[in-house]
This record gives sequence, C-alpha cells and structure tokens, in this order.
Amino acid sequence: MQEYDLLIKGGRIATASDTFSADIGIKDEKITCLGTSLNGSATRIIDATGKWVLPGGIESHCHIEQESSTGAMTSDDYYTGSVSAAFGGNTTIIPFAAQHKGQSLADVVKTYDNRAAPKSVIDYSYHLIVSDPTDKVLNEELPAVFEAGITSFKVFMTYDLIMIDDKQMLDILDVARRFGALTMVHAENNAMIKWMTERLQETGNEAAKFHGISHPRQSEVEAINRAIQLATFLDAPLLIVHVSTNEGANAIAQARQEGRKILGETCPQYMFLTDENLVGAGEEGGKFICSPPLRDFQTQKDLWRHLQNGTLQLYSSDHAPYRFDESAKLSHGPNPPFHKTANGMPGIEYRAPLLFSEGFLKGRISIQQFVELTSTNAARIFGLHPRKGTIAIGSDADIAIWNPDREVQITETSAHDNMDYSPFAGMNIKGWPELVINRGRLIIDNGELKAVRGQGEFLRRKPFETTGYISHLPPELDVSKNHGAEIL
Ligand code: DUC
Ligand code: ZN
Ligand code: ZN
Repeated sequence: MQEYDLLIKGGRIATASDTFSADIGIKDEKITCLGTSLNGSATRIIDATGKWVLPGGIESHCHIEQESSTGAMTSDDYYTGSVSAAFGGNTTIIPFAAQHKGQSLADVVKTYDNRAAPKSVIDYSYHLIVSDPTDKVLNEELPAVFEAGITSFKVFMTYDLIMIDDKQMLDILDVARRFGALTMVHAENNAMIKWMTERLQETGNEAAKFHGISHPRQSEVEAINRAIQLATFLDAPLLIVHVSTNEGANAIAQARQEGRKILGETCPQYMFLTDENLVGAGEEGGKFICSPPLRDFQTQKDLWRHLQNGTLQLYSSDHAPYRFDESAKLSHGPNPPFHKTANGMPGIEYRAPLLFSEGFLKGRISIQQFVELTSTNAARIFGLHPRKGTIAIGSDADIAIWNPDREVQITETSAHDNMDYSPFAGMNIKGWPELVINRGRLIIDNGELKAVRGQGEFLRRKPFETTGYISHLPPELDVSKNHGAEIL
C-alpha cells in the first residue's frame, strides 16, 4: 500500500494568506500531509519545481446548459462547460439552475441534476434563480432547496420574463435571511432599459453597437442602490453580481463601510474589454453583447481598484456562451437588432489565466489576492470552505499547478468550450495552469484532458451565515446561532 496516491514535490504554494515552499501528500481525495522533503511512497510523483501550486479555481458565476427567459439554450452543456473550466484551472463550478414562471423548484433542481451528474468533469453546485416566488415557493420549496445544500438564490431586477418586483425581492431576502442563505442580484433598472430601447427602436438605431446605450450606467447604479436599501431594511446579506460601474462599486463600498452585509462581484469582460470592442466589431458586435454592457477604459481602472481594496470580493467569468450562429446569437437572422440578441459571452477558461497574467504577474495584485479572487473567497461566501478553496490538511485535494513562464495566445477557438469565438481573441497572456487536480485525481495533464464524463460530484453547501465570512454581525442578528428561526 502506498502512503500517498499523489505526491507534489518542490513547488511554491500560495493560499489566501501565505506563500511557502512545501511538498503535498494526497491520499483518498484529501490533502493528508504538507512538509518539506516528503519521501513516503506514492503512486505518482509530480515535480513542481519552479511552479506555483495553488488551490483549484472556483468559478461561482457561469451559465451552463441553461435556458434563458426567452428560451435560448447556452451553447455549452455540463460536459463542454466543465471541461473548459478545468483547462482554465478550475476544480469547482457553481452555475445557475433557473426557475421559469410556473415551474416548481423541485423540478428545476431535478432537471439540472439530470444535466450535470452524467456530464460534469469537475465538482459542482448550483445557485437557484427564483423568478416566480409564490407562497408555496417561499414557504415550502425554497426551504427544501436550502436543506438540499443549495444555499444561494439569484434574482433579477430586469428582463420582463424573469424579473421580480421590490416586494417580491423583500419576500426572497426575508426567506434567505431566516435560513442563512445568500441572495444574489442582477441589478439593472428595467424601466430605464426599456425606455432607452424604445427610443433607439423609434430612431432606427438597433444595430449591436447601440446595446451599451440601451443599458445606461444610471440603470445599474439606481438598481444597486435600491437593492442595498432593500437588503439593509431586512438586514439580509446580498451579493451584487457583475458590477460594471465605479458608481455601483462605490455604493457597495459605502454600505460595507457602514457594516452592512453587502458583497460585490465583477468579471473579466469589464476589466479587459470596453464598449470600443462592441462598436469596433461592426456586424459582429453581437459577440460583445452582454448585460450589464461593456463600459470604458476609466471603468477598467476603477474596477481594478475595487478588486484590489476588497470592495469586490468575487471575480467570476459570467460565462454565458451563445455561439455567433443561427443556433444562438443569430437566431433572429444575420445582423439582428441588439434587443433580440442573446446576452452574454464566454470566458470560463480564461478567467483565472487573465488575472494571473494581468493582475499577479504585472504587480496589480499579490499571489495571495489572486488565490482569494479565483478560489478562496468563493469557497467562503458559498459555504464550501475549508473543504474547498485552500491548501490545508484535510481539505479536498483540489490543486492547479501554474507555470508562470508559459505564454499563451488566445484565439477565437483556442478554448475547449463549445464556442465559435472568444471575446478575448488576440490577447497574449503569460502563466498557465498546466496540471489540474480535483479530489486527488489528475484531470488536466499538460494540455491533455484526463477526466471522464460525470466524475464531478454535487457539493452540498453550508449556509452563508455559518461561513464566518461576515464576522461583524451583532449577536442578536447572527442567525447561525438561531438557524431558521423568526427574528423579526
Ligand atoms: N446576467 C448574467 O448574469 N449573465 C448573462 C446575462 C445576464 O443578464
Ligand atoms: Zn445577471
Ligand atoms: Zn450571469
């Protein structure tokens, strides 16, 4: 019997708090030993000299095998989506399980279990999108989903077919607060978007390049401020996803400074692309249509600052893959109006490598911040820490071994997803996760996929309020001590 299934020797390890040189012994899916010059017997030994040995990435915002409210199916299923995530250094994904009006949550979860379990090559959970918060959903179905280990719910303040109104949002925030779940919100003001879209339609300005104008900055800022007030009213935790404006991030910073339980996320497209990509792409502008839309160069700088100083704790791809063909982006014909083009762009594979190259290697963030932003914070916020998101004895052996010298050119089809384009095509980046290990199994070995369909496991997650991620709650509001009880 070997002492270890896998021994990783000679690498430089980084966690969210430390860096150190050590060997890692792995047995039965777990990290069982950290030490210098480990020399127990091992089935396989990996030489990581000169490499960074980091926790596997946790991609906590991606859309995989999901129907949009208008019925468009993402172009990635759980196989291609998880394979692409794995090549990009991730060992866990948390996509969305979306309720459409009239659907029971049990049906939604079953549908996504049937999609994910046979196909995902890495571990997974879901956030539940709630679009129809009936009394039954609020009082019976959401608690049942929560008990099944799905402890985060997303709501939309825009999109006619799935949006909820403010009262419904209060209902959901209230249920989430009582159970210790985390509400995530897509914060854009629906009326402003519709009003602007109508003006653009009336004046014949419907090309892709007008998409950004139809989603003004104020639309995001108003909705973020309103969402913060609604959450503050109930003292419920709230995560504002895909923040794309400085003003929106400032509202989050202000709320956090006042001790409110508000979290924020941004995405690579807002840090590496601008509306010039959308406008410059002409007839291919639809490739760059996403919501919120791409902004400007000043916003890129602002969002870097908000990531650096911790106002935004999550950096996620918002991978929403719709091919640029008749199956998805062009389902309404070539050159469709912007308001009939599926919203979203791919990027699950390049999320972490872009941050490693442009953030860590260029000195904008430390390696510990890189680990926090790509892994540890998501594990903490979504109830997976310390099983996931760190390198520690007893944690799952989820590890990415990064070669900091490897140069990669992104092309339209260099990713392993099911897409026919990449919005990041043409960028040259440095640093790549050459080996990726999920629960002790080597899943990516120098550009080769070693994982098999369905080897990823569903992860039951802990309640948000027990994660300790927000530690400044006054005792009377700390529902982790009072799980599921009424506190109003
Ligand atoms: N919201 C997302 O989170 N992703 C894609 C499109 C959208 O509106
Ligand atoms: Zn959204
Ligand atoms: Zn999204």
